[in-house]
Amino acid sequence: MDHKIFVTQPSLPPLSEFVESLQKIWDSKVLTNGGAFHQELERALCEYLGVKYISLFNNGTIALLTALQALNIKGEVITTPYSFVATTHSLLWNGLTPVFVDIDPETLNLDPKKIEAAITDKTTAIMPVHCYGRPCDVDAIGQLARDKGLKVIYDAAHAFGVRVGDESLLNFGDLSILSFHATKVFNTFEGGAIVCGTPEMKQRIDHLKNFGFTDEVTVVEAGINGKMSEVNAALGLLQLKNMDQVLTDRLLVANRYRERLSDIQGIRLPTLDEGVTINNSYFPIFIQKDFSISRDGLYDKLKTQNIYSRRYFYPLISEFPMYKNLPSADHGNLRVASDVASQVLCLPIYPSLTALDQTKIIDSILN
Ligand code: T4K
Repeated sequence: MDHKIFVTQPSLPPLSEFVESLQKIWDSKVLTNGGAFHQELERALCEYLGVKYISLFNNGTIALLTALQALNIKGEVITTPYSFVATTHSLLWNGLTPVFVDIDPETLNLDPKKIEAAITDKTTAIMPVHCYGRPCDVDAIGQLARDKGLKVIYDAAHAFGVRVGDESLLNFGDLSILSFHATKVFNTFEGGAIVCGTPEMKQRIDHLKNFGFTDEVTVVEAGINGKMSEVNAALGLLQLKNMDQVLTDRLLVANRYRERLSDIQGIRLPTLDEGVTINNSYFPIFIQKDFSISRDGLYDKLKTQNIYSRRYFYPLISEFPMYKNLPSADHGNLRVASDVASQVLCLPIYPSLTALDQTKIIDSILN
């Protein structure tokens, strides 16, 4: 390959459209703190995603931190080791104890059958991740949470636009968190959001992301600065116009991989759930022992050909120094996640990936 191919490339609107938006920001001199673009993006996202309330953030990590504050989560929180490290860091930053539970080998999300055994009298919440945008078993998790009186905060960083039947996946649980980072399906350079179901909760979240101010002189909470700027919001509005095309193009890339990599000995592909509209935010493949080359061998080989695949999510979060001594981080407790982390390779997927480049990627994997 004569040029570098990364695991993702951001989609961007025409620069001229962005310049027009910038001109409006310059003219208005409102740069942040809930300006016109911010308000318009919240409204447009509610409509596009099919959710009731959304609060924009400057990134997904601050949104996670704030969600935990908004629900007053204390003590222990059950979560997955198979995610980006921000999921668990948000717990530590809130002084909470993460309790890792193993994942389901098919969905790669928290295994609901194993959650119950991890609940103690200190457990107050579950933080599952819709990994790669594939839905968790939201029915089983919801039922368990209701039975045990636990809150559920979904890390839906990968799940923009995912639907279960006609319902947005973001409507399950108490809160769902999105990331709009440059590497995501929908990006605002940096950005994120919390989705919630009531106006009272949205108001609380909006206070928390603005230092806890409710008016010029009243501070009701120890809030944070989680606000999205007008520049990011303006970009988001332009991105949204092109979202349907972005999702169609991603599906095309995913289908091409499926066509050529299905039924190859030693490569496992993720299965598809009936009735679920996914967003193809990632394309993970799982390299088994009987493939011609090891996972890391393939990762290195691709790199020598300028193809930069990624091992999302290896190592497991539970293996990082700040987590590895937790009792739940024990390898024996997380066998499925450990296996999956040792096999996974996320292949390049983004709308502008050409058929020619994709053919070269696939040929490099197979030959
Ligand atoms: N929860 C979950 C489940 C998440 O996956 C994430 C973030 C979060 C929470 C936290 O949300 P944020 O606070 O980030 O909003 C990336 C992203 O930084 C991170 O947002 C994402 N998950 C994670 C899975 O991936 P890196 O360190 O792997 O990204 P990086 O910079 O190596 O980028 C990957 C490739 O993308 C590059 O090789 C080239 C390409 N790229 C990247 C950037 C930043 C571009 O082409 N343009 C760009 O501007 O973490």
